[in-house]
Amino acid sequence: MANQATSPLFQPLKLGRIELANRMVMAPLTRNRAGEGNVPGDMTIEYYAQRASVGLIVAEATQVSAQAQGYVSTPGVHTPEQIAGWRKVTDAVHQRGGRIFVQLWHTGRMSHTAFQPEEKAPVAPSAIAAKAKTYIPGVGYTDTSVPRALETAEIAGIVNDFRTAARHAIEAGFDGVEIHGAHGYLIDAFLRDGSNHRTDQYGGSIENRARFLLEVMQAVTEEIGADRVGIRISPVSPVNDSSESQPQPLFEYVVRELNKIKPVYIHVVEGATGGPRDNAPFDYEALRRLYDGVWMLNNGYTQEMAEAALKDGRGELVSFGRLMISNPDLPRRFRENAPLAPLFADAPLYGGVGPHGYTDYPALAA
Ligand code: 8OZ
Repeated sequence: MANQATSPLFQPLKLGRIELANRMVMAPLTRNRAGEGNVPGDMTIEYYAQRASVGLIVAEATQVSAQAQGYVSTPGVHTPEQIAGWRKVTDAVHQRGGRIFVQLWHTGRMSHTAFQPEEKAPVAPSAIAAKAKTYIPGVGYTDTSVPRALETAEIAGIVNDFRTAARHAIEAGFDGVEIHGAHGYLIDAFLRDGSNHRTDQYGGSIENRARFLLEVMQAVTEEIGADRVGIRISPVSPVNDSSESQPQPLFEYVVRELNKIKPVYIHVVEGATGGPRDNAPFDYEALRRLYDGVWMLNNGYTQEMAEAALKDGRGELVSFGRLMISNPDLPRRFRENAPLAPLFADAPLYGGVGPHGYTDYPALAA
């Protein structure tokens, strides 16, 4: 493995208005640790501060509105308390010299009436349930609810929720936002023909199915500046019952249009999220050639894979998920070829009480 002088992982990178110390990114990771009111709590401050040595943290998926929630104890950024809670997180990361974006999501059909205001049906492009589960406290893993198809006239309001959430994220001290356009959540569900059977201007053709994503990106970049907005996509991930008959032309269209809006990065989950990287054929390099900005690679990268990808110019940044949970000082471990810690076998990835499995993964001794 390359040492610090030669490793492309340890080259700084200008990302819009900020400079990243290295090419390593902490991927957004749902941990279901928010407190009362879906406010990030004190342990969350410590958790992110411990991980501030990566070039960029992308904080976990965060609701743009109450309706956007689909899982227990995920944080929001739509109430004053949530914004104040995040401010403590961003201050702590900045004090340690780190940089932090937040991922903004609307879960769409990946929700349950139990999480919805007035226990109404979740919203989606079409009234087609995802064959997928969410976790309800006291009940356990439960099928997501049959969603209600959004009226055409309602869509602008959700675009506006993303816009407002982006402004709130900046108020909370984030360096920028990542729009969650992946994993079967609302934006991705609009993109794909498996979940979008609409007959209005938001369904049918690729151009129509991409309209919601592009309207969200237009609104959010207008609000806070394209140099503070990234987006994540997962072209062939089947996670959360996602399906699409023609992913290559769909995502080529999306990236070509994004190249006009010029978000500061595109974050691509290659293959099946957290699983095989070759589950379906897809030409990522063809996608990357359509985009002039920063490309962020993800899914199962090791240090060697990341260095090779950066060296070959397949991207400028690489994000790490599970490795960042168990190795808060991952950049140092890569630099020093130090052993990598595995995840604790006895601690949940999602939820849990107390520090175990969250803030008690040790850094190497000084
Ligand atoms: C795992 C569990 C719940 C949500 C994603 C935000 O897949 C998630 C998520 C992952 O993007």
